[in-house]
Amino acid sequence: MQRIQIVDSHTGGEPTRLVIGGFPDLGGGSMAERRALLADQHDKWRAATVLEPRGSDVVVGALLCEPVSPDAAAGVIFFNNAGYLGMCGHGTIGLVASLAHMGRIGVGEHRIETPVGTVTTTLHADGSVSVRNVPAYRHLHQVAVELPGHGVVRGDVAYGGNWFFLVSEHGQRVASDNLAALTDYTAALRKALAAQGITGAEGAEIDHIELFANDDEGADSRNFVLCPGNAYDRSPCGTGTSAKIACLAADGKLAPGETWTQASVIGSRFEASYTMDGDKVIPTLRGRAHISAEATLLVDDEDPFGWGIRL
Ligand code: PYC
Repeated sequence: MQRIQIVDSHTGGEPTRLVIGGFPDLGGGSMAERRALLADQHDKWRAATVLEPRGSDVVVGALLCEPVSPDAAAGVIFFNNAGYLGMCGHGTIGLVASLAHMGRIGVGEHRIETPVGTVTTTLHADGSVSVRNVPAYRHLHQVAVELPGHGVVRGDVAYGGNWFFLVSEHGQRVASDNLAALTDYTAALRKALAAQGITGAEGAEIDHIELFANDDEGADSRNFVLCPGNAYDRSPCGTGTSAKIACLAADGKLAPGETWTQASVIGSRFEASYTMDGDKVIPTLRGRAHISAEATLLVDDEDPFGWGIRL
């Protein structure tokens, strides 16, 4: 019997399953190196943690690691039902809230190493968490993609810790009673981008699709974000909001230091702002996570689905 110790939280409705023990030793390399080792040699541990029957398509896993730098509070590797992420905004907020719950950190600033760079988080006295993200930027402006059955759709390609295609003119209703249609539309859009050779920098796959509506009463915008494994983000998506901020900055629609309130399709919210670093923006997101479970996952070697249901 294998045992995996976890702390579950959710950030604006989006779950984070923090693995605090039980995974194989990944050595002392960078988070990018440890992620590669986990993916290449120990992927069944990801599957056991986030796939059914223990997990679900929406669960994002976060493996807590010893950081390389003594200045950092922790390192982390994010993963989901489809594979591995670069950064994860809601997951970092969940990680910080979980470390506080475990008594490992207090109110104040904490550096966290991720596979795509170190982020600086602040745990505030009210329990909310700010994340100063890795640099974000717009890579392509209003690219045309031919979407079968819909004609030409235009959107920006931007990086916020993961790659996003961001669309404002889509003719879809961004609402929580329209999730199946939004999922179908964005999944088709992602397929069309790949088929038409539209990528992020250096051929990076665009694996997140983000649609916006600007009729939210309590926020500047409401989004629907399709994640790589076809689940939609219940939170406003930290890396997606970072990509949005980069596009707003590039369009001159948001000044440094100004606050942007991004709502998710289920109504949860992040506040975001940015500073400039050369031609890139450094987004800061603020949100709140709540702890939902402390548990030990059991993997019975006689269980045919013990290492997850892989279809
Ligand atoms: O908050 O960055 C995020 C995120 C990525 C995928 C799901 N959530």
